[in-house]
Amino acid sequence: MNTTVTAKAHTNIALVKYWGKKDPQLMLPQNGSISLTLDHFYTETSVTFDDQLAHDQIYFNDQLLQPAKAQRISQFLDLIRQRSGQTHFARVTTGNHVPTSAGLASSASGFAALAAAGSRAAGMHLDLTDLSRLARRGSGSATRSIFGGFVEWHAGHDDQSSYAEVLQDPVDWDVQMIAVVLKATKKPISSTDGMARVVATSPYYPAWVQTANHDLDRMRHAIAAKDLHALGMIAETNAMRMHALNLSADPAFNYFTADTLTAIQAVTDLRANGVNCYYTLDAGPNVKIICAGHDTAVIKAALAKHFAPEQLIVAKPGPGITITEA
Ligand code: 2P0
Repeated sequence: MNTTVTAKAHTNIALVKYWGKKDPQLMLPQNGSISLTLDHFYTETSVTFDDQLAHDQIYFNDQLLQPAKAQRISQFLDLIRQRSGQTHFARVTTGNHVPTSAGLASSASGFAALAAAGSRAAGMHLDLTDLSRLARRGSGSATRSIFGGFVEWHAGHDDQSSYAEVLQDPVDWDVQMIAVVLKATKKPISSTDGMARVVATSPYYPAWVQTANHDLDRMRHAIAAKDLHALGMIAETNAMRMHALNLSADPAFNYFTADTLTAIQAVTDLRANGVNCYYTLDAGPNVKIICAGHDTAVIKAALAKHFAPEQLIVAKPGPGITITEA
């Protein structure tokens, strides 16, 4: 019998962002990053290696992926085959548990779950640090989704030294995110291509790396001190600097829509009125509001002027990866 292994990984949102590779082959980032893993959004993936298969079969939300889309996943399975000695092709079924068309479906939870299920199904028993290194080869942000709570990805200088570890888990204080899910628009450029362009063309890139490293130090302290205000201010500034790289690339690009700016303004206004809330943005139009649980009602009420209730999703700190064998 072929073993089927299922892994569940939660997505994460970076508070100090990864936005550029130093080594695209090994997926080494230009700077370290810090994230919060979320409970609400996750991917569940099952992998079975099977000598009856003539090629990898990848099902995504019950749909068989066409070869062009399956290629990145198959290449990642090749890496697992190469390391494990496993020679068979695999059947992969993956389900993304995010609200329909939320635009939050991230490669982070996807490649973290695939690394865990795939490596175990191939007969490897990796520890969490090795899993984090392996997930990195699928997608940078997946490096962090192996772990729960607040997580830091150390940039490192080679395959061995570039991995994530827990900064704080469980998170025993009142911090959460409200995802403001905006209308899906066609992404102007993928994360992979966008970050490659800014590294190659933004004149501000060296300043980004310098300030991001400073942000890492300050963010570690804010998390250890459970200081929501410091954490939020560092995250907000760091996110805007990341987006400033995109605006300063050649050619320039951005992920904002008019609704993105509306949500940013709402958060800024709430804060001016004394509510402890902050925003962060990734490679898409959605805004994530960093806040305390006890402010949920007041924040939702302010945003209800612009957005429908189902566009506002509260997410708490979430757990690390789980793996089950059948
Ligand atoms: C992050 N993002 O730190 C940053 C902030 C989006 C904005 O990592 O090329 O899918 O697969 O390593 O990880 C999204 O990019 O890119 C991302 P690849 P990835 O979360």
